[in-house]
Amino acid sequence: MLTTPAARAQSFDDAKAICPNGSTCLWSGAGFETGGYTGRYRNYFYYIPDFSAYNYSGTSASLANSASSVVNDGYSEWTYLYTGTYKTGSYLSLNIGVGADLGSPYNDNLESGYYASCLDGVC
Ligand SMILES: [Ca+2]
Repeated sequence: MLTTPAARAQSFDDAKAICPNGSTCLWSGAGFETGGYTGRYRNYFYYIPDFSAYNYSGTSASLANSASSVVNDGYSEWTYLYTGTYKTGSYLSLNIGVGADLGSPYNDNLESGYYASCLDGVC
């Protein structure tokens, strides 16, 4: 009998390995998982101006105001995450190769994300 493991993230290294190279990945839960699955993330290679237009892959859970962990698996740029749509509100920035569980005021409160070269909306 075959079963599909839940594949809960055990570490930041696991999360970076799962996140597609060159992108920023977001998970609904802390510890780089969404409902126990590391593979259920949403990522961007450029930017997402309004998280409400997206779900976590394989789920019906909206990306808006729900992310609790993030990894920047980009090649060369900082990534910026905002509490409002279209880079409004408060923001946090993550260097390449950095990942973290989100704290206040970002946890369950992010609505847009951009790589540095896309902050002008053109990239
Ligand atoms: Ca969350």
